[in-house]
Amino acid sequence: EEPPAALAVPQAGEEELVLLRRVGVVDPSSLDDYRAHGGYTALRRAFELGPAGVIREVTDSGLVGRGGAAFPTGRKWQATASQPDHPHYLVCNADESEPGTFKDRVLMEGDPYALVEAMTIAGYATGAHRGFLYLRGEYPRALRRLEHAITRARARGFLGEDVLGQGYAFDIEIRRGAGAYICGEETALFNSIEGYRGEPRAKPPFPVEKGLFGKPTVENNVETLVNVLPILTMGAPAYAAIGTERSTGPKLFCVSGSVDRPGVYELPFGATLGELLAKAGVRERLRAVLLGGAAGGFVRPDELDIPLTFEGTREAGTTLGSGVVMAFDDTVPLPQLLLRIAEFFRDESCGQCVPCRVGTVRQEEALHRIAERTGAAAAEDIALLREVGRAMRDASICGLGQTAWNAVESAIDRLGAYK
Ligand code: L3W
Ligand code: SF4
Repeated sequence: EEPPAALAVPQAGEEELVLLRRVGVVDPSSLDDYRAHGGYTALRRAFELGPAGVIREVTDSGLVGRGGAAFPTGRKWQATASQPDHPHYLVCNADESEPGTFKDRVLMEGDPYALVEAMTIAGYATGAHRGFLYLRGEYPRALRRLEHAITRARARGFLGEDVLGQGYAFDIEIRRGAGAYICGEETALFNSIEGYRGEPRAKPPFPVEKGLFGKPTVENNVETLVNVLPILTMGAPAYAAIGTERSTGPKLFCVSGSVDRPGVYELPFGATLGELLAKAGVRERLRAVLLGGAAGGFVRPDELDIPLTFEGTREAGTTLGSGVVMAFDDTVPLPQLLLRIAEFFRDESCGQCVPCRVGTVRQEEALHRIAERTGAAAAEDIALLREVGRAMRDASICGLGQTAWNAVESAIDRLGAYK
């Protein structure tokens, strides 16, 4: 067994943690240690409640998806559970690839049995007997720990033909990504598992109706699933009392860039951006904060009172996305940073639809011209960026093309970039 790795969790061991409670505390290779730290009480509770009871708790908790889109998890589970077509599948989206996002990695490396337990509960509630864990290919340590956890859980009757003697069959297969950001898009991920090119499918139909292998599928992000454990152990009302009325529960934030203590932080929804940055030790001369990742947007240092909730960031004209908080001080050259983001989208566009395939190239070209002019933009380049950005947002098939211009737009409009 390898020694526990240093995890990027500055709060490790703090008492009030919910999602990160065991990370850095429990031995990730030991099922017994997991159980000694409260593991598998949520699954037992799930069997007491029955599938409909579990879905009711998840719905009442107010849990929404933590991958960025904030869709109500209970509604997704109910929609899958009620499909007459069978089999149903469960997919855990662990293809964490949004630049600046590393929360799922910390959960999987630090508390792998929690994800195995949470997937078992999700499968039970939605009538699935097979779960696929689609793991980012660049996470070898998470792979080893999850493989070990799945093998141990199976050997001890926590997975398999008759989970805990309750007459429910469930097992988990890991599939690894091969480095493409687009395979984190939920339907491109299905194509990847099925052996096709990782290209998004048109929606609707939504995965709850026609997902993996054309069958009803519930697909959730790692952090979303792990939230189900405290929902069942503490009960929906106690869970919903954490955070705000419209953004319930605890949230993981990935803080990086110009801060003294980068890492994954857990805070209840509703803390402000400034409070989070203070915990991470924000440096002086802060110039901008990128919220929500490359697909998100920049905010200014005078906007640090933005509440970290889905509704609060929306009202402030930005997004929480998957919880990325990237701080930049004034030593970071903004034109180069924007160019790097544009390169990323051009590189990662799957090329299936024209607005994104061509638009991401045109956007990068314009930003190149601007960067070469030592950061000053000609009016026609800004006009071109806006036109291309609008076309990508309105006419792209999937979120990649729809959001590829967000960060650049916010840099121009909120930060006054290129002036
Ligand atoms: C049933 C309906 N299901 C929607 C489901 C849908 C999906 C979920 C959200 O993600 C986000 C973006 C970025 N009946 C339904 C329904 N659903 N209507 O709800 O759907 P959607 O289409 O709003 O979003 P999405 O395409 O799943 C877009 C973020 O993803 N992003 C990158 C994220 C990266 C990570 C990571 O690396 N870990 O999370 C990039 O755009 O924030 O908001 O399941 O099927 N009527
Ligand atoms: Fe592919 Fe981009 Fe179209 Fe998405 S928007 S399907 S990534 S070309």
